[in-house]
Amino acid sequence: PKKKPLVVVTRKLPDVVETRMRELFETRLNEVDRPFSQADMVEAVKTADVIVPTVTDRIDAAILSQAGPNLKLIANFGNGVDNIDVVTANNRGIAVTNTPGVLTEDTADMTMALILSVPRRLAEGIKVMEQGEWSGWSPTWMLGHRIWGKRLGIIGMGRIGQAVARRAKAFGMSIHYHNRRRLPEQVEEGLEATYWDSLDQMLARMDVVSVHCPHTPATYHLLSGRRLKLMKPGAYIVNTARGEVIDENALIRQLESGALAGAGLDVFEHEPAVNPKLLNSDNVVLLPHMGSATIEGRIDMGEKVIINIKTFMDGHRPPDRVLPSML
Ligand code: 8YV
Repeated sequence: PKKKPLVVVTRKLPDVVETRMRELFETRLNEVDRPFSQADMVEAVKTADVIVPTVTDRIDAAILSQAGPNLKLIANFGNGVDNIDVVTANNRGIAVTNTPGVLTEDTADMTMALILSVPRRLAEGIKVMEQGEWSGWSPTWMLGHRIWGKRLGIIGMGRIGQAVARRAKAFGMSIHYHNRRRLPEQVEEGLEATYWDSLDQMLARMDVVSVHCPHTPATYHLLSGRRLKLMKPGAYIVNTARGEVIDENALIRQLESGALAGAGLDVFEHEPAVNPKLLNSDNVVLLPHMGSATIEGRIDMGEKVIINIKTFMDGHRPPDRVLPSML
C-alpha cells in the first residue's frame, strides 16, 4: 500500500477532525494548542508532506526557502491566505488550498451583529447594566442611530459580502458595493445592490461601510487616511475581514475627532495586539477575531481541509486550490 503522507497541523482542531485525520494520514497534531514558533514551522516545512496552518502562522519566502523535498501542499485551515506567500509556494511547486464557503454565513452573522451593535450602542448598554449604573429610563438617554433606511457600502462583494448584503437588506438597509469586478446583472438584481466603480465616491455617501475583501498587497491600507477622510461625517465602519485593510492609526484619528461615529472591529492590524486607544473608546465594539468561530464552522473547515489533502494526495486537483492569479 502507498505510504500515508505526513500531515503537520499547527493548532489543536476539533476532536472529530483530528480523529478523521489520524485515520487517513500519518499526523503530527498539536495537542496543547501552543501557537507554532518559527522553529516549529521550519522543522515542519523540512519534514512534512502537507502542512495545515492557520491564521496565526506565517509561511513566508524565508520559511519556504527551507522547505524539504517532501512538502507538496499547504492546506490552510481558513479562508484568507495572507499568512502564506502563495506566489513563492507556487514557484516552488507547493500547492496552497483554503476553506471557502463553509464560514460565509457565520462571518456574515457576526458582521450583522456588529452593524447592529455599534449604531445601537449595544456594548455601552451592556456595560451600564453590568456596572449597576442604570437609574431608570429616559426619553433622551442612550440614543443610537437606526440602521433601517440607511446605506450600507460593502467593500469586496464575494461570498461573505453577498451574505452580508442579504441580511442587511432584510434589516431595511440599501445595499451598495465596490468590487474589483461588477457582479453579473442577475446576481446584482437579486441583491438589489448598487455598484460603485469608484470606491472614493461610494465612501462619501455611505452611512455604514463594511469590509469583506481579502488582504493582499493591493488591499493593504485600502482604507487609508485619505479615504477615511472621504467618509460621510457620522458614518460607521465595520471590519470582519483583515485588520491590514484599514490604516488603524488613521481610523483611530477619525474616531477621536468625531468625524466617524463608531467602529465595529473583529480584526486588527497587529493581532493579537490591540491599540489601547481602541480599547478605551466608547464608540467602538471590539471582538477577538471571532467572525467564523462556531463549532459547526470549525468542523466544516476541518472537513474541507481533509478533502483538499485527500484529493491532492490521490493525484487530483484539490477543490479549493488557491492560485497566484486568484489573489
Ligand atoms: C479563521 C479567518 O478563524 O478564514 C479566515 O480567513 O480569518 C478565520 O475565519 C482563521 O483563518 C483560521 O485560520
